Amino acid sequence: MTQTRREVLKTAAAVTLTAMLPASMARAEGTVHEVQMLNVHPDDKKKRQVFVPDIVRAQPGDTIKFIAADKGHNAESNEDMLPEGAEGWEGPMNKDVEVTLTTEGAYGYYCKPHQALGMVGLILVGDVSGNYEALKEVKQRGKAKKVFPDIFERADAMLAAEAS
Ligand SMILES: [Cu+2]
Repeated sequence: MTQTRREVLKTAAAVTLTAMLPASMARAEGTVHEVQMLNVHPDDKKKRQVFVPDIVRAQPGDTIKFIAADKGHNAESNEDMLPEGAEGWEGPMNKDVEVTLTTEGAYGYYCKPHQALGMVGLILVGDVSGNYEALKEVKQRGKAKKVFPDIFERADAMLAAEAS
């Protein structure tokens, strides 16, 4: 028995739909952004105790996966640097942790043992206009006072590029 052309097309369409299903389900759950927790920056050996990348551009519902590539680090939200109504997090030491962010706005975070050494990062979720500028005024500890202005300079450029 031979298939008609119509039957062949129907079969092909069914296969295509099945193949596409996992991808569309993954999209519904949001994108996963990986951030490595490292002792030394891979592109600049002078930068020690770093999150790479230290800026993540995300959308509501996206997940940030902090990866314990090196030991001795964690990632936790700076409670002075959260969007209004957003929940913070406190990741365990030496372990990967996933955080799903649903509230729009800018989030600052740090590694507890290395906050004063400048191990800090920024996550921008969706529309950040509600708190982004205010985060620049938050008082920082130790070397984070020098690191955050550099992060904000690059984040400014990123947001300006989106707006143009
Ligand atoms: Cu650290």
